Amino acid sequence: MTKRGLFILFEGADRVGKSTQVQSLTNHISNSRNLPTKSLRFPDRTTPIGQILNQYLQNSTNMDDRALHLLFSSNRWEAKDSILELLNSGTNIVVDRYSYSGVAYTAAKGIDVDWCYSCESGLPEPDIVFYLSMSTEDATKRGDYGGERYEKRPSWKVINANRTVEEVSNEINQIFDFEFESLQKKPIGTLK
Ligand code: NYM
Ligand code: MG
Repeated sequence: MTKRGLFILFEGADRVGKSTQVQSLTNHISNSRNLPTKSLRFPDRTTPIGQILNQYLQNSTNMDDRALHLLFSSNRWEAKDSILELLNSGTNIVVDRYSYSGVAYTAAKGIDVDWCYSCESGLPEPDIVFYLSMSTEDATKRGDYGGERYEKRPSWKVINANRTVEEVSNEINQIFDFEFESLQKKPIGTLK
């Protein structure tokens, strides 16, 4: 029987190198284990909802903060079935931003964290979160935005991203390799 794929998530502020590390880990998994691996990113700007988000992000068109939050969240919900299909069929996914970005960006506008997070409840849960941290304390604090309760289930790894691409990816590959087999044995989680 095919083993399930893992859901690996990268979070962190803009320009810390998430996309580079997503690509690097995707290659590492495909090459070292010869397993099907796909990278995804949120927002997924290719869907109709994603196009509205893209317009908002590019032109800063005005939108109510909660309406915007719900669109970002819907953009994940519309991917839910395909995420589960990929995982169940044995494809690993390496994802650039997910629910934690959604909560952090909206909560930073002063909107209740629990309200923000409630929209995410029921989505597939990542197996590992690599949090790429640039300026140690501040960035870590930001990533924790309402984060303590969310950190309980998936395993969060805070990675110092203020190093060369290779140093960062070596650490990520090591953690991934160490955790891979035990995570694969766990059932796919659901955000609570
Ligand atoms: N963003 C991203 C949100 O505000 N909420 C979300 O749920 C997600 C997934 O979109 N500045 C913000 C964070 C980024 C912006 O993301 C675009 P990217 O990774 O640059 O495409
Ligand atoms: Mg980016």
